[in-house]
Amino acid sequence: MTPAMLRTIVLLASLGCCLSVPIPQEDSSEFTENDLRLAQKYLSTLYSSAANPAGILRRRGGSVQAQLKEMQSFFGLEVTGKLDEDTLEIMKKPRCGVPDIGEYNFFPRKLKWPRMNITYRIMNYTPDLPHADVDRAIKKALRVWSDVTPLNFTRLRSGTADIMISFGKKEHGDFYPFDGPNGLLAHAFPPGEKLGGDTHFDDDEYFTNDYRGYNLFIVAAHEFGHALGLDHSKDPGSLMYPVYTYSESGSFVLPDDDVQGIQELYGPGNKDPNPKHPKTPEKCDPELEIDAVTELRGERFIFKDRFFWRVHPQMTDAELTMIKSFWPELPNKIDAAYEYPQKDLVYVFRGKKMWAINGYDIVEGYPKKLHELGLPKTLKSIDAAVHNDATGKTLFFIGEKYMSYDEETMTWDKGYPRSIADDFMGIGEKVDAAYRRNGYIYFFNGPIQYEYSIWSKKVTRAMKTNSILWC
Ligand SMILES: [Ca+2]
Ligand SMILES: [Ca+2]
Ligand SMILES: [Ca+2]
Ligand SMILES: [Zn+2]
Ligand SMILES: [Zn+2]
Repeated sequence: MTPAMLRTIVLLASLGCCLSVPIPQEDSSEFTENDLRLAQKYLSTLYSSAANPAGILRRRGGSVQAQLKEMQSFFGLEVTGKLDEDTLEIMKKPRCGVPDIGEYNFFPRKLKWPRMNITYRIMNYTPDLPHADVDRAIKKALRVWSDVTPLNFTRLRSGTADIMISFGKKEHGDFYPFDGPNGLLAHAFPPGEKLGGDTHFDDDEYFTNDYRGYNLFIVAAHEFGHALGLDHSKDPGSLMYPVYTYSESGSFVLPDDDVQGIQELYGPGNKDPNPKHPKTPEKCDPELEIDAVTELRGERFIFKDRFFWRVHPQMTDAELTMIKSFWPELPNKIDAAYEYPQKDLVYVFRGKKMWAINGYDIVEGYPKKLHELGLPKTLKSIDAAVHNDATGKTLFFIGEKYMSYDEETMTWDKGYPRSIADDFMGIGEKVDAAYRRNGYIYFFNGPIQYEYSIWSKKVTRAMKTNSILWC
């Protein structure tokens, strides 16, 4: 029996077994037929023992409940073994088609190419982009990995290359069919003979070279990680995180987590053109400093670098998400943010620009410039902003000074700027971030946050910045 035949049998067996097994769900929850079917398919494709692209059965796996638990644990969700809204939300996100369970093989533990010179060949093209754009995206995606390792990639125009790259729809010749638009975007096989290293893109997707559709460079860079031997990472900031997140391809730098992973396999290269690889922040870092904080419809959003933590009032768990996966149009890092609940808007600031957000949507007409708000044209950025419901004023913190803005009349109050140290004694001379809650303003300054009583005009408590994340 050939390996391909074996794979078919294994796959058919898994479909036979799993579609008939009901998904355990929360007692109170009401999921539609479509949701349940999606969840079943997700688990059987990405979390079942037969979902292994190397065609080798795994030891673990087993019941649908065990698969659900494994999936919830991978994504840092509450591990219940039952389908709930948060779990379903992640299942609905566009992602890579390679299973998260890893362990492509039992022995040796890690698959890698036995040489540093690897060939690739682009077999066909998507109609979505000019050929030159596809060539460029592929080349750039490979360079992401060769920049940090001794690996070299050479393009072949004919014959068999190590990494054969193709676009295909549904069943496309390897018994791992694609699924139409969205869902699975691409997959790649781990290093090895024949199919090993081969990388397939689902041509039912709309691939682009910008933020629309799915950015081919980003998808390809992720897949080539698999083609070189990497599994999925649980780090939501890493390139090898299984869920698709857009990032600007022009300024893309491989995150630290991925650099560690690939260098474990191949070692570092000679010279790295971008030695600054972004690290994913750790919430309980005692030295944690934050960029901005705001409430949004009762939840708290704490911004740090490319990420934000989302804290539900009733939950002690803070979820880390990339800004771009929530709001693709926002910049990679923000300076300040505040909520204006009367209009159900959150204003977000970066450099000289500001955005208004209504839930998931950027309000039309934004971004605007700071000077359109009446701030001086020479002002390069603001540090923090906080709105006070009781007075209708928003305070803007800029260096050692602050200003007061009347939201109702949309005018700046007279007598400002004033000194932060004079009017808010005890919070220091600058503000990184601020938010208001129940008569208090919480000011963040480096690794310390100050609870400041608006009525008694005093600091009532000083805490670690990370205490906002329940550390
Ligand atoms: Ca191959
Ligand atoms: Ca798809
Ligand atoms: Ca700030
Ligand atoms: Zn992947
Ligand atoms: Zn394929």
